Amino acid sequence: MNIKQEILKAFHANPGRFISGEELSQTCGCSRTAVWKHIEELRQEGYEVEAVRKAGYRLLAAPDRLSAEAIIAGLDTKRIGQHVQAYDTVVSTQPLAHEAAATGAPEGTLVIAEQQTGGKGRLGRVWHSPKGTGIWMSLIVRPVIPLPKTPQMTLLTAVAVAKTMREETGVAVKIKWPNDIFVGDRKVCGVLTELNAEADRVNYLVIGIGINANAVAADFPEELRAIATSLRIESGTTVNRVRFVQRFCRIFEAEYDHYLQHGFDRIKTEWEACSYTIGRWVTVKTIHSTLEGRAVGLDEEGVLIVEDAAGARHKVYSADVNYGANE
Ligand code: BTX
Repeated sequence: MNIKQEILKAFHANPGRFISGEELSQTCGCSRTAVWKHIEELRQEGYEVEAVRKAGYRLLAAPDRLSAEAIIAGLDTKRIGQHVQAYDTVVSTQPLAHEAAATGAPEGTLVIAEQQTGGKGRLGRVWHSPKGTGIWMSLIVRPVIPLPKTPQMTLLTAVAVAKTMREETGVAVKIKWPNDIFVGDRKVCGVLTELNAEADRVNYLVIGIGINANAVAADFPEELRAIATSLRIESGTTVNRVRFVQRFCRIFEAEYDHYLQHGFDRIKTEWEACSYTIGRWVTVKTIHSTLEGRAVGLDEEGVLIVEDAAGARHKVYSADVNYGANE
């Protein structure tokens, strides 16, 4: 942790209170002059810090910026989010996270950006990622699980995002199998899981998460306005993006630790409880075929079960799911 992070952490632990220069210099292991210099740097970055003689320093306001310092300062996780690479503008956070993972970035590393100029969806689709309104991040994890179980990590991530959204904004979100979060009929978040593995071993996963946090309708291009929404549009209030990311890290870590120790059961139950898909009539398109039926649940492995009109049950591993017109 660098000195700025130490200072922010101290502010975070003492909300609204003055901390003396002496105390900060002891906490950070540096001189009072160095503390002052770093406070000046924080001010330049948009932090409002009040300084009062004899009382010390007090944080009044933090900028709405997803910086590594801000995210790490208030984070009470063991590993998820404890390393953050934060950027202003990138093409996509996914390749940057792959690069970081391949060169040894620890589990839980987050790559995050204010804007993506070439945000990636699934199957070569584009993810619209305008500046400053969203949360565009890629999380590196290294679960020791067999290859066929990796899709469960997408379901786990969707559960963690949905829980965070509910707790942070109160918006009633639903998960559309396997990787989208919806409010009503509009998409508020997409999850893209990419894998680096050998024949029998997962090296790492890069889980890309795109969240429309504070976008207003005008931030979406014409073609997305009818199908996309944001947490701000739905809740009527602005999302504190830093706090959202911190809460997500906490919830993800709790779900992930439980999953690694006890398996997929809890995720399956939680996923089904907030599913948009289960109980609906769906059309499932894979590369080879099209299937119509009712989505009835997940199996123990996280595979979607669809029951056709004749009552036969089919397993759907990976496909695009469309919903019946009257569903
Ligand atoms: P997807 O392929 O399921 O969804 C992409 C489709 O969703 C697009 O074709 C478009 O119709 C619609 N769409 C595009 N942008 C948005 C948006 N902002 N809100 C709602 N709908 C939209 C879902 O792919 C996976 C998306 C992952 C995005 C994250 S962001 C961080 C990371 N980096 C990166 O490049 N991608 C991931």
